[in-house]
Amino acid sequence: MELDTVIRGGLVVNADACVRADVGIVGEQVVALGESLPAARREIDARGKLVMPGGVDSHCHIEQVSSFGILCADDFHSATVSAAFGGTTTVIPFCAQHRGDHIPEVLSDYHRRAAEKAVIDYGFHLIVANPDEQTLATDLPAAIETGVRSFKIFMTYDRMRLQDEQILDVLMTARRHGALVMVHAENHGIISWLAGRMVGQGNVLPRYHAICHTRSSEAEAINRVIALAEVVDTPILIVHVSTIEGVAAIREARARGVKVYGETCPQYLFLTAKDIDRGLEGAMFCCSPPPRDEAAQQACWQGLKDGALAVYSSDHAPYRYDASGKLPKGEKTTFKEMANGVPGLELRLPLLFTNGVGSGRISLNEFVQLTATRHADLYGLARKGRIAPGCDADIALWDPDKRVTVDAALLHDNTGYTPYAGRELKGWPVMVFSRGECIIDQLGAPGEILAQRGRGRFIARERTDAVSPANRMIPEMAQLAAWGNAL
Ligand code: DUC
Ligand code: ZN
Ligand code: ZN
Repeated sequence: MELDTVIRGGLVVNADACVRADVGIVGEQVVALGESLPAARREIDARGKLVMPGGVDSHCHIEQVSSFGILCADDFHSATVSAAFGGTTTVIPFCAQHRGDHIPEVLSDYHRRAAEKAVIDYGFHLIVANPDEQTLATDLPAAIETGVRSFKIFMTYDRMRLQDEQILDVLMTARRHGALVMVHAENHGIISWLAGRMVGQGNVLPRYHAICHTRSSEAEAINRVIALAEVVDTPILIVHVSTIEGVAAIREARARGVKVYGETCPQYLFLTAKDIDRGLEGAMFCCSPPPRDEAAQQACWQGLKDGALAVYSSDHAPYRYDASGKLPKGEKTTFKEMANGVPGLELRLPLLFTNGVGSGRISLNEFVQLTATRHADLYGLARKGRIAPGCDADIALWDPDKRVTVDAALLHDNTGYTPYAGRELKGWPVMVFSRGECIIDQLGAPGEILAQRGRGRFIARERTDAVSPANRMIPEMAQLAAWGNAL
């Protein structure tokens, strides 16, 4: 078989092994991995480079309206271009239901916008803000049928949060139909009570955001939603874990056999609350939950090492530092009114490479596991996240020695700033393939995106073992079963 492309002589890194090998591509797929593959139409000299699966970013917000009614700064074009320049070749953003929205319309709207603009492949999660009868019985099962196999629910925010009974309803639906429930776990009462008092006293700067979102608010909500998930034996994934207590709660539940997965993000490894404490400009570092301290960063690193945290995602939530995003009321904007979120799609991988692989904290294999393979496995992307025959040729060539000083002007998203400005990074993706097509070539000089708008494809995700119940009953459910009852 004649090969279209051979990536020759690089170190091929998968989650389970590193091998010096050539990668042979025909059409959209990897077809061969081995030494001295025959000549191809296109030959890429990868000597001295790392050949890694393109990243899978399973948590990012693109062209989404927040619960405050603020639209993200990135559309499906700018966000996916930015992702690709950072070595990511698949994204799973959210379709957001707001109360009153009809889910089929929400889904078709996001599908239309993504299909017109995305340059890399994408799946969708669905944010569920109104789990009424129609949603639970009809709309969520129908979404799952189309390959939207994960929901995000919120335990905080006035306009998004679900009550415990509603969370149980969503969990039961997910269990029945095989979906993963992602949870934004923060105690609403603690946050809103403290925030009300702070604003009442005139303490409105971003630094008070970090104060109101206490460590205990995350810990309480994580423990509560784990308890809820145990009642119905349904797997859950806690997104954007930021605290020592949160990581510990997940680790402890997993040790008991509960199927709970955790996620952390760059802002919890590389920022602290001190970054928010810089007057109004702290808004550029404001996200929920907020960055904490060095001890929490260490806990997140440890969680990534020992599996308490399964994935590392960007939680890219880009809002400009102006009236369209962070400052709807200009300088009078209180921390309660500013959009929550930081950009991170493009720097997610380079930050982890420098500070994880470069410092010896994690191996190259762990890097691939945390940035690509586990996302594919948990979220049902069988052809993504690894370099192997039969998989999509989604590949990033990394120059492990390339040094970059972070500057917003180098990045391709629309936020206009980066919380990581000035950081010195070592290791950078210099060539990126998406389904066999070279979409970025910076082996020589910096280049433009080579991909056409709209070439990215929606991936209907498959059911994975991650969503199967643990078959682990709490005593009360066992008693019900013994009495011949079911939920
Ligand atoms: N949760 C997210 O996941 N992203 C941005 C804001 C939020 O609350
Ligand atoms: Zn969230
Ligand atoms: Zn998010």
